Parts: sequence; C-alpha cells; structure tokens
Amino acid sequence: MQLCKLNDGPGRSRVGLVQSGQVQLLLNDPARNLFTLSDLLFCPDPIEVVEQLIDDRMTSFPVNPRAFLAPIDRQDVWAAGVTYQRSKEAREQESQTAASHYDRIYSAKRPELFFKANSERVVGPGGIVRVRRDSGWTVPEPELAVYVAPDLRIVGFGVGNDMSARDIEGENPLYLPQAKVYDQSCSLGPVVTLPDGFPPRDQIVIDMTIERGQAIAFHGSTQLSKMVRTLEGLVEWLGRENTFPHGAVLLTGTGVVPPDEFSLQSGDLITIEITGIGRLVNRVA
Ligand code: DO4
Ligand code: MG
Repeated sequence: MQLCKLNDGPGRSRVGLVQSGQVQLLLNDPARNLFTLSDLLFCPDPIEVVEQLIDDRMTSFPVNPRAFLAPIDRQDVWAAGVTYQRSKEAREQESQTAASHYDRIYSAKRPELFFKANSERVVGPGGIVRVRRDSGWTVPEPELAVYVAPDLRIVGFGVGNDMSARDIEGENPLYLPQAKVYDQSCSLGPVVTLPDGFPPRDQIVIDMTIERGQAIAFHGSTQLSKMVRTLEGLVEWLGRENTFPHGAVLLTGTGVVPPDEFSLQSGDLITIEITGIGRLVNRVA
C-alpha cells in the first residue's frame, strides 16, 4: 500500500491512497483522531484503517506526483552516513585531514547519525532544492528514507535526497551541520510505501540521474543489499537516548556518489528512483 499527501486548501492537507496509477482521497476521522499521514502510519493496523477511510463520495484521479506535498508532518529528518563503501571512499577523497575518521566509522559499532532537517527545510516532488551560495561543490545523495513511529517501529519507506556540500564537509568534519543543513537541503517523496508493499530488501535498487539541459550529466545506481548496516540497527541507534513524539524520518546513507569533478549547477534536474516506492524529481534552484 502507498500513501501520498495532497494540498486541500490553505494550510490544509489530505492523505491519498495511491494504487494502480490513481489517487483516492481518504477521510479524516475526528472520533479516532486520524487526520494526518503520520496518524495513519503510526496506527497499529494502517491498512485496515485506510480501507475504512476511503472517501467514496470522491472519484479517484490519476497520479500526478507534482501535485503531491512532501510526505512529512512534524517528524525530524535524521540521516546516517558512511553506510556504503562508495560513501566511505568519497569522504576519504574529499577530506585531506580526516580520512581516517571515515574509515573507522564505516566499520565501527556505532553508526554516524546526524540531524538533517525539520519539515520546513524539506521539499516535495517537483520542488526546488538548493546549493548553498558558499559552496562550489555540492551533490545530491539518493537515499532510502525510513519512516519511524514514536515507538521506533519502521512503518514506511520513501525516497530521500540528502543534498550535501562536499567542499564544506571536506574542509573540516566539524562543518558537517553546515554542509548538510540549510534551506531546501532535503527532499522527500513522492509517496510512502507501507512495509506490506515494500519488495524484499535484496531486490531494492537506488538509482539517480542528473540531467543538464538535454544531456545526462550523471547516472549511477546501487543496491540496498550493499549497505553495511541493517535498517533496524540504524533505527535502534537513533532511538538510544532520544524520543520522537512525532516520529522520525531516517535517511539511510548514500551508495551513489558522482565523480569528484562533478558539482550540481543551477537548473539541473535530479531524478531518484527506488524499487517499490517510485521516482522523486527535483530541480536545482
Ligand atoms: O559523513 C558524512 C556524511 C555522509 C553521508 O551523508 C552519507 O554517507 O550518505
Ligand atoms: Mg547522505
């Protein structure tokens, strides 16, 4: 099952059920306090609840991901780093002084976890992502996004982009928050796939294409099976000494890094596709 978030007038949103290329709007349920995407995702049995809330008065309409909002409510977005060999190599290359930190974190028991964004910094499908004005070397990072309930259950999967200023991160690891956290530095979408509809993890491919004008400036892909950690392990570390009353979205690290001479330019079109979820498309401001 897949859910999306749609605009329903000023300051209001509705949840939609996405199936067979159509969107069916869902009703709010004040009696059970079910209004938002998170309310549904965090239910003990979201599939049963969604089926009860299908708005039969409304006909379904064709999917247009550009009309979807970022599938996030009040969750914090966190991110894991150096969870794939390719990311470890890229970090070692960009960082003259701190290469050994990345080597050690790749195999350490404790993963690298960092705060990425509050929901205001997240853009949705068709939204505009940004390169910092003080960065000359920024890339998108295509990552599986894991939706985490307040009780730390994994309740959904999405496509995420952890935009990263490699020059700032490479200059000094203490600059990581500035390399990672800025306005429009994160995108999520187009839908959330519930665990029942997510294919077996050894079949998941994460693919990214960057178009510049009419040409393909970069294309690369990886498989989730190449990740050195488990999703459950990352979530367990995230939840140590942290509570998430509104849930969390965890980006699980990148295994696709463009070559060192590549940097995003204004107008580039980034398409990230993950098996079982869909395609997230964003343009660079
Ligand atoms: O250590 C820096 C961040 C790495 C990262 O974001 C990733 O591996 O995806
Ligand atoms: Mg990343």
